Amino acid sequence: MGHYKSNVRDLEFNLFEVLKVQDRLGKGAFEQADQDTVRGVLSELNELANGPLADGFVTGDRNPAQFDPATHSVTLDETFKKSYKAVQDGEWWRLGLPDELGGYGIPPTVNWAAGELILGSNPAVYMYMAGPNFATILWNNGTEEQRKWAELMIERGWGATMVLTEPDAGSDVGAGRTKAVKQDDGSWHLDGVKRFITSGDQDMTENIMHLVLARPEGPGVESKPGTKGLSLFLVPKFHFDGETGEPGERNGAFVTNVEHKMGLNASATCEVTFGQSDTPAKGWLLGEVHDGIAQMFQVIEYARMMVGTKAIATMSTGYLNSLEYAKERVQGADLTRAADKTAPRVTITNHPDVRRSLMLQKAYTEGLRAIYLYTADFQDQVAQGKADGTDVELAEQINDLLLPIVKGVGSERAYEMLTIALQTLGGSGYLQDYPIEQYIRDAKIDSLYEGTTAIQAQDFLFRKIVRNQGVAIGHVAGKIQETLDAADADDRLKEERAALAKALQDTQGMLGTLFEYLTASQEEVSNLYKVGQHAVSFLLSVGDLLIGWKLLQQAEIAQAALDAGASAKDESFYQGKLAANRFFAKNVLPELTARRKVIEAADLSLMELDENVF
Ligand code: ST9
Ligand code: FAD
Repeated sequence: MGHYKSNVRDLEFNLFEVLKVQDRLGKGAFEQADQDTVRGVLSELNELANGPLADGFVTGDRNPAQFDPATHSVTLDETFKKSYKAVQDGEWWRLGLPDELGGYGIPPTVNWAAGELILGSNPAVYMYMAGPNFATILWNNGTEEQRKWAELMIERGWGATMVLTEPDAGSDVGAGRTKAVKQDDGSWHLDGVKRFITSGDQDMTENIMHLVLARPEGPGVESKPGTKGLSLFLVPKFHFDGETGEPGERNGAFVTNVEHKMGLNASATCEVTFGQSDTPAKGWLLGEVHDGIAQMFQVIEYARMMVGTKAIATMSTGYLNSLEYAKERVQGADLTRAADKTAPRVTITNHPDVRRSLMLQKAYTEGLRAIYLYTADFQDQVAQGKADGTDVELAEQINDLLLPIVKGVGSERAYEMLTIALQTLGGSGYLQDYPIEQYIRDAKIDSLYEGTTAIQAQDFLFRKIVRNQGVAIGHVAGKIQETLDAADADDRLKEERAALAKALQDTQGMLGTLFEYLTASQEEVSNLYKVGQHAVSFLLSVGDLLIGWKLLQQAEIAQAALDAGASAKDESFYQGKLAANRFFAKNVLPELTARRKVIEAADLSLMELDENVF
């Protein structure tokens, strides 16, 4: 048996019983797909994810990406490469492509559900699958010539990277110094050192297209500081024939180091040096316009959704592995008979603390799965609206609002729940005989790359709420209120509904207080520090509120299914939905009241401390 434990039942529950994805298939943007196609995609990918895809998960970790400084090249573990090939050969990357680039017309909800299976089974494989997806950025923003390159990237299965970070420019991308100097032939020569570049090199594809942010220089180029002064350049590893894609001379973008990391060892994290040798690093300006940060954010938005889904996928398999262990591990007597030394020994699922740990993991896993799919639901609406010519502005705004929740809350809670999963296995969890220690190492990166949690929290508050003038968050809060006020609400869930109502009140109270600090900062700017101190707590609190809401909605659906007479197999599944909702409402949502009080009591004492006090 491989390490991966998927939950296709819950994916199908979300897609077909909660979101009713079947109603949007067979027409408009999703004309090519029907319910059988979707079930077929999940079932085939599930088989792959539990088989060849998972095979390279452990070996890729134990045999990290190897760097040869003499040739500036990276080689990967052979079994890992077979896992990658299995997904490549199945052309699963087509799921995320638009029709005109050979996509299957599958809704984003289904694409992300399918993505969970790959990301949970072998996340590093997904990282290397960026080529076709990044080609859509060329397709959507490029010149006619660059759109042809997009087609070549897909046809020839090239790799791709997103290249922002430099030693002195991490969260602060606008501090980047890599420059691009305009050449007479219309190309640019890049010069600088980028670090931490995922998939900067590998030995699986004939070419790699680097999407690089750099600061342009040259006649007629306006120089601007910060992110707004960055442009996006296409820098191939090998020059290529523009018609056939046949690779030619080596371009001057060389990997000059590969990092030794805590986890995700199969995914090569590279220093890439542009120029600074005899071979110039030639690049081409995307779309021939200087709009780099906005163009790169098209990639980043996709990647933030991917990172959140990766974290949630790993949390899910971590939970299911710990559950399996707990059901078999016999240790100690039932607490009520602890004094009786002759009492029968029980499986650890009988101990209240283990039950608490398992139900907490279940609630966060299923709640956050519901949230990433709820977010993808708005991506479906955007795709449908664009095809039908209807207004997609609100759907786009809500998707934007939810991305930092998927990424920031998903990654933080996944790491926390994975440590609880490990604890459930006792000392065995610490061993490499079980996958959880690797899950923890592989998932820690999710709260760091694609913008740390602090950055997600600021994005959420300042850009997605304040700058949006509360439109998107107001819409979501209104939907939660609708659930609370529903005339046909099930009385059996009234305690959970009351807990959710209080959580909504507490979260709105937090936001009100943060707004007061923001207003006060116009008079006394230091009030902004109060917001900065509590932004992460607010992000996590809204995450908990949304999880509580989604679990309640799922419980309502489950209760109705049970009332209608569910099959014996489904009965436990639906009972599990009721239990997760009850547990979260009673054990987690009340914490928001305390967090609200902490935010209301914010002061500046922390910021007034001398650094030496720490
Ligand atoms: C990284 C990569 O970490 C990690 C791994 C990647 C692996 C990729 C693999 C992908 C795989 C794909 C596979 C597909 C397979 C499919 C298979 C299917 C089955 N939203 O606030 P301002 C823009 S990469 C949108 O003033 P500052 C906007 O244009 C490194 N746009 O920012 C804005 O202008 P305006 C990641 C946004 O103070 C402009 O930026 N690094 C957003 O100048 C300026 O905005 C990071 O993420 C947004 N949310 O700069 C850096 N925000 O306002 C983190 C900004 O006029 N740091 N823009 O609209 C930050 O995000 C900073 O906040 C900052 C600040 C850099 C934006
Ligand atoms: P810093 O920005 O130095 O942050 C350090 C700490 O300070 C963090 O806790 C952060 O939250 C906090 N902090 C910083 N600024 C603020 C602020 N304004 N407000 C509040 N807190 C703040 N980059 C790419 O371009 N392409 C890639 O493919 C890529 N892949 C990566 C793969 C791995 C394995 C790793 C480790 C990194 C990768 N990165 C990549 C870089 C990644 O996106 C950055 O590491 C990340 O954005 C954080 O930057 P930093 O490491 O410089 O941390």
